[in-house]
Amino acid sequence: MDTERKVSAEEMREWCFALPKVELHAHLNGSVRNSTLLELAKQLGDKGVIVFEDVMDVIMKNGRSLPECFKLFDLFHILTTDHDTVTRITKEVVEDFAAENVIYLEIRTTPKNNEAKGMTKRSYMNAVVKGLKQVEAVDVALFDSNFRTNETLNSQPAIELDGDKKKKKIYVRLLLSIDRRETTSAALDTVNLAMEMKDQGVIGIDLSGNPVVGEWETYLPALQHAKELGIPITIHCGEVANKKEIQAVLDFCPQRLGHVCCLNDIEWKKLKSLMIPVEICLTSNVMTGGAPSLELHHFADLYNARHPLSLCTDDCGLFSTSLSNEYYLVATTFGLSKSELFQLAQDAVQFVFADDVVKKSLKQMFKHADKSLV
Ligand code: 6MZ
Repeated sequence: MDTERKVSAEEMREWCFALPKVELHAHLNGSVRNSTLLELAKQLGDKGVIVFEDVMDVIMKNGRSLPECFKLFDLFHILTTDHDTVTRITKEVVEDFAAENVIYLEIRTTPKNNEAKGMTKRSYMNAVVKGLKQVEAVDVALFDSNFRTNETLNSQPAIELDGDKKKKKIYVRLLLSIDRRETTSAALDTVNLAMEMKDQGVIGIDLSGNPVVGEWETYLPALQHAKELGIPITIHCGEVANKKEIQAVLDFCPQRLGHVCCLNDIEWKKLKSLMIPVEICLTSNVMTGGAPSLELHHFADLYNARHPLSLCTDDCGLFSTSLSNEYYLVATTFGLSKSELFQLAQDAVQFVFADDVVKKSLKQMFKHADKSLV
């Protein structure tokens, strides 16, 4: 943590906002704008499906314990799980990340069957992909065939001239989440769907959901299948203490891990020796109690040990944060300088699940970033 000119809080906030950033851990339904949730709740309230006032209070509440989060997700799913709404929230989430200079975004979401809505896992994902295609505010690079590599390589970071208007560019990729409530067979369906949709921006598998629900053995066959198919995997690990599962996850050795809050000394040692990149979610971990405070968050230990890591939001809607804010929190809590923050953002490129062409393009975007940021 080196010494640079002292900057005001406001200047640091603006700088973190302007910084090109890579987001690797963002759940679609956790990233929905409050204004959209309220609008959807009002519509369902008017139809008598829910009581709007009760839902409004829950959406606007600030603190979120871990059990509360999962109750809220069930509510969000009531509000968002129809095809048109899934398309809408996907579009908005991409636009929101792009607006704060995220240049590469991996959105993860749980494909859902919902008979009452005529929804299958496949049709849910088609609605997500449709949302990506509807983004207008920014230029979305989604599929390999869409890569305009030369153009991207020569462009300024996240900004491109489009006529006389400047249009931002963002790479978006999708991870399919297995919910811990699912059966082995449902988890296998999700992995097979990921394989089917690999030419539509799907590049990985995630295991998530309420960490006190379910058993590792239930998901293992699906995760093993994904591994055999060569699909990159990220796993939520240690959001709560669970020695047996943490050990099994580390033995499984996925490409990335989320959270890693409640590890004991032996598990820490093992994680560090395996060098598995960690998706760090500061605000989420402090709110849900996975970390005792920002100051005591395990970010500092991993950062000082030069462990591969990347700052992420987890659920920017649910936790009222943004990726820029997570960088700002690291700056103000742990005293990282602008050049250290820039390096942190740039290092995340190594851990993206997209291919080398995309990585090369992202590296160029950092290389050509505005000189005032470096
Ligand atoms: C574990 C989480 C999570 O998939 O419907 N999810 N799982 N820990 C967390 N930390 C707070 N935050 C979100 O997005 C919502 C789903 O993502 C998972 C949960 O399964 C939640 O239902 P999608 O788009």
